[in-house]
Amino acid sequence: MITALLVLVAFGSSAQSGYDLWLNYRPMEASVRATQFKAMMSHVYFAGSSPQLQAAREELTRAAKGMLKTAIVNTPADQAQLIIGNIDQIAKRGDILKLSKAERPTGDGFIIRSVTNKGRKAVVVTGGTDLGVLYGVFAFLRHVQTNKDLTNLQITEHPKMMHRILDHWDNPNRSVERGYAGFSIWNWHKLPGYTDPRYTDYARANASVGINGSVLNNVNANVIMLTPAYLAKAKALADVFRPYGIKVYLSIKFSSPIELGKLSTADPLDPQVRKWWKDKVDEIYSVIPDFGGFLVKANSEGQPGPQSYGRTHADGANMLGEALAPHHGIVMWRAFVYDNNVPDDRAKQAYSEFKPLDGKFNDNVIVQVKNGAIDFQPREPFHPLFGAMAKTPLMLEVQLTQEYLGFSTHLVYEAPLFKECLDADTYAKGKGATVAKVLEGTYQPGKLTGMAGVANIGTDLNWCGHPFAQANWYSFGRLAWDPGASAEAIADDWLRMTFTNDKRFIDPIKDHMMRSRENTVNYMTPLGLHHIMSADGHYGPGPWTDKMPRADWTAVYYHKADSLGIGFDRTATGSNAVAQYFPEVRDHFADLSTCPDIYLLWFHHLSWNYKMRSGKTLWDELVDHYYKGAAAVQGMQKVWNGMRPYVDATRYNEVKQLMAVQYDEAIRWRNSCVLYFQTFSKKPIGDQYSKPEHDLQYYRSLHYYNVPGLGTN
Ligand code: BDP
Repeated sequence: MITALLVLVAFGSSAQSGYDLWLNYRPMEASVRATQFKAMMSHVYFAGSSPQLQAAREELTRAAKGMLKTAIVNTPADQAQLIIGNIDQIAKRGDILKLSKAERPTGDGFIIRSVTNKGRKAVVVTGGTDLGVLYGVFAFLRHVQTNKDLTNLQITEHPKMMHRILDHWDNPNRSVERGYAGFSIWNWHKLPGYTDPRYTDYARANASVGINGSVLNNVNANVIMLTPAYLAKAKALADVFRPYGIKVYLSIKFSSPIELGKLSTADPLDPQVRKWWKDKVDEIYSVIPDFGGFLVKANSEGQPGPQSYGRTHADGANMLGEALAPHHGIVMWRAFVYDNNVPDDRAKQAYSEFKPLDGKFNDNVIVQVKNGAIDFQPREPFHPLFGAMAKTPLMLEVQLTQEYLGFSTHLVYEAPLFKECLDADTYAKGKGATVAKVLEGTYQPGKLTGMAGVANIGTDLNWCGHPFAQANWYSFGRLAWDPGASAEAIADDWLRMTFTNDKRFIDPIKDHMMRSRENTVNYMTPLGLHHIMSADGHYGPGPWTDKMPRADWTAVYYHKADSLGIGFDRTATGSNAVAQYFPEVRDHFADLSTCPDIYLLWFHHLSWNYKMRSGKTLWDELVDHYYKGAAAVQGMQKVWNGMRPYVDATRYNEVKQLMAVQYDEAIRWRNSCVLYFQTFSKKPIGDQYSKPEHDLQYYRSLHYYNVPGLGTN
């Protein structure tokens, strides 16, 4: 009780808007660790003064001020207790840290080691590059923030992927496509003259989790991004990001040579078009010498592309690759494609278009593939392309912004979703060829590797709209750095850094975070259902959606419910999309005796009476999942209500309110879906469940006006 009161007092005095994210350097309580940390911060030696080391110094200064209420004190090397520099700088002082050649950090990797320096205990933070040092300093601070032992540090880390990139779907008018946290943080109007301090905080947060690239604008790109005026704005951002190791990239519109260059074609094999891109790229590099490259959405959802000229994706990507290659830029070419003709099964299209192009892309092109073959659904089996491109590097694209997961209103920790894809076995090289291994370049050594996350960041004070949505940004960075990391360990770190080290908070809340995605799948799209969100913005339920400009935008196209049953038959008797997987995976999904329940209706159309593993009928099981999902939100609310002693009032109340909305929404999802599917199954909702308050007509009549995220460019 007394502790609780003290904690309340401590939080009461420090306003917590959430703006600090996980770099929330709260005062440390008196402890051995605090004493050790203080000794280190009072004897710091920097072996260099590059912009990256300068950024590291500023971060340490911030941390010392917040956690210890002191400044850091610079000390000569022989008295230092915290020694910071790149490996060459440290090696020059051979007596401090002895490393064999194999032990030395390389590239942007780092080492944190406890050593003895002239008889005194010290810690060395060193990296293969100055950026590696900065990453090491952030990792060291994380160690302190999460209350880990500081006595015998032996940490070595190297990023497993080269390109760890946030994709902003931000438009020049500051609307954000699928953005649920306010406007775009890029204030294009005031750039380049005015650079908002937020840009630096954005860069710090990214660098702290190893993110090293930022695509500034929407994949549905506006050509003005390539005009001199906007390149100057992008340059201003690049200048702010550079010390933090973040390169800027731009999404481009394939028809730019026509719209900006006034050419009559954008045919990638046309010499004038090629010259236009080469000149444009040269111009970009004259403004931003370390520009990262292009992200391209082509021939998808109405965007122009090479196919408009009878050319292939490879022709288009390679033209851009050729222009970027002399400057070491890269092309991220998206495989999220579907054309104007509605296919029998949209899930098959990316594979059908890209598989024949395997091996045809230039070395500086990487194909960016969404985690699943439809579109960032609450749950999808992994995209078959991950096992299919033996000669083409692939980059994973996940969506941090919760377009299909309840926007910034629902608490959904997405790391388990990312992990489900990363850990999936493609069988491309026999058992154990996981998506993560494919992405890390295990089977194509030396080629490009990477992972992209569609950003969930906006002008909201807490950046992401929901205090817990920050965890999706955080975990994305950590998993792009190391796809082998566990979602639970990442949640643990994030909670400690963001809120408190108190186990009475960490344990129950981590548990709920870990279950949150499954809960949402249960009340939205259980058992492999997908794409049944309301058509206007994808927020609430819309299983009845049947009239849209294209059939594959409707819900009925995907769930195929009828009097006999429900589900999309993607086996040989249906669209046979399952054949796009390696035989082991194909058979696993195609065979009802092995297909996991979580993917059942993704691959199979089954009768309402189908006997599930649980012994229930499919109908009863479906109903049960919907009820379980909604009830779990209530369970989460109850636990949160007991957390006030450990959380500041602001964030406590924010989460409490959002959870109440989430619960209402979960009930609405549950009732809408159960009542709608009941019109086909004609079966009762079991007596053990509370009956929906209203009839189906009522739920169908509800309409969300002005849902956010429908930004226009
Ligand atoms: C869909 C979004 C749409 C995006 C598209 C994409 O609804 O706004 O433009 O993905 O990834 O999920 O290109």
